[in-house]
Amino acid sequence: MKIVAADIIVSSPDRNFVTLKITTDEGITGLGDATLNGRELSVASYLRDHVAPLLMGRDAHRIEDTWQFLYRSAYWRRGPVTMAAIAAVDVALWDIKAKAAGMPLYQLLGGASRTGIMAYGHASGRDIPELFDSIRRHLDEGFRSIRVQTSVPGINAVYGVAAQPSSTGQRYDYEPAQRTPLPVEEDWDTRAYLRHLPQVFEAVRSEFGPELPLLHDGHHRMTPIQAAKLGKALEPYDLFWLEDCTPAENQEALRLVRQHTTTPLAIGEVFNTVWDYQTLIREQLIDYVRSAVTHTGGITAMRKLLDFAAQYQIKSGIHGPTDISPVGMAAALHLDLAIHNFGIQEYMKHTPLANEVFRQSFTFTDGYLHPGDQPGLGVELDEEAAARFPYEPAYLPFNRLKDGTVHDW
Ligand code: GCO
Ligand code: MG
Repeated sequence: MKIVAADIIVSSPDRNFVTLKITTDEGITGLGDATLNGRELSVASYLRDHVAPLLMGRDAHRIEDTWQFLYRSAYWRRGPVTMAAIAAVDVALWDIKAKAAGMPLYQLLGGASRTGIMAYGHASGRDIPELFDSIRRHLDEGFRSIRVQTSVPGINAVYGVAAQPSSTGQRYDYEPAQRTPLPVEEDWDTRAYLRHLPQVFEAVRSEFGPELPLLHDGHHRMTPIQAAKLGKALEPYDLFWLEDCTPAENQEALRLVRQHTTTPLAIGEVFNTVWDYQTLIREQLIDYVRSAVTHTGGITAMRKLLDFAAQYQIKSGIHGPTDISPVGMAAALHLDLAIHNFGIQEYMKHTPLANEVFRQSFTFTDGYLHPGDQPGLGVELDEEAAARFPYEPAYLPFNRLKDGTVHDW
């Protein structure tokens, strides 16, 4: 089965998505998600200008060989753009292989290891009453695990807080990338955050009881010693995980955090290869791998990464915000269902407009996701609908401290 076309579809139903569609001489098509939030066109160009011509005439079944060829023949290795492009090709080829086999993709990955995929939702509020309302809304929607983010007194706009007016006056909602010609500037104060957050978790635990799994995302803003302090302060509230407590580019830094706290740690949404995790996994410095299938080389590379993690009892926590398209979400769900060391799956619902462009067959019932049993990934792209929403420039925000220093966002 030969590849005869590789089309790149950029569409913006409420937010930008880049989708790769590979077509074979047998008429089977496969989809891959190549979305890299705020840098979408760079991956589209990498695919269109450098990868698509290399795919023509290749055997669509040779997934491992195509992965190695794209990774090694570029000479320039790794990086978010390259690895997102390779991931899109990889996922599209798995979609094709599974459609050709007449099976849902998870069957080719070894079959289901569980009946459903536990998902966590994003609750947030500007203050405690608003946060409680948001948690209750998520519980009503069926979520059984909740990420908790709040505003911090003294900081104008904090990552991950819905309904918080951003610096442009727009509702922040769940989409941090804003359709502005320049990135929006936000502010940050780590000491204010560290003072405030334990009180928030104290309030949430006393309102919702000890059982509800609670998560929190530090979004790379702390130094190792600050992260250690926060992990320790949150221990009484029994978090499921503390995410991205430091930027973690320096993997060794996590030794320090680990020495001080038993709060479980999740890291890796900005990583793109197994090498970014080598020390973190081998020294058991984290508990959950946060990579996106779409940013870490696709199903082929993620499977290897998660198998490596499994040797150390480290579990998956695959990245699933709205900037992962329904195609990327479906890829994550098939992997989640098949692997043994599944931990939890992030799930932010896409908007109705996005669901019009991407027809999905995955389900969410009583807190559990399932990829469905359609052959392949189970997602179809409505290209006519996609064409109605052309690309709009959008940027993620960035942070400055009070003295004007640029900080991690
Ligand atoms: C998460 C992430 C996202 C990122 C986003 C950037 O845990 O879901 O932190 O919300 O900020 O993916 O594009
Ligand atoms: Mg995160």
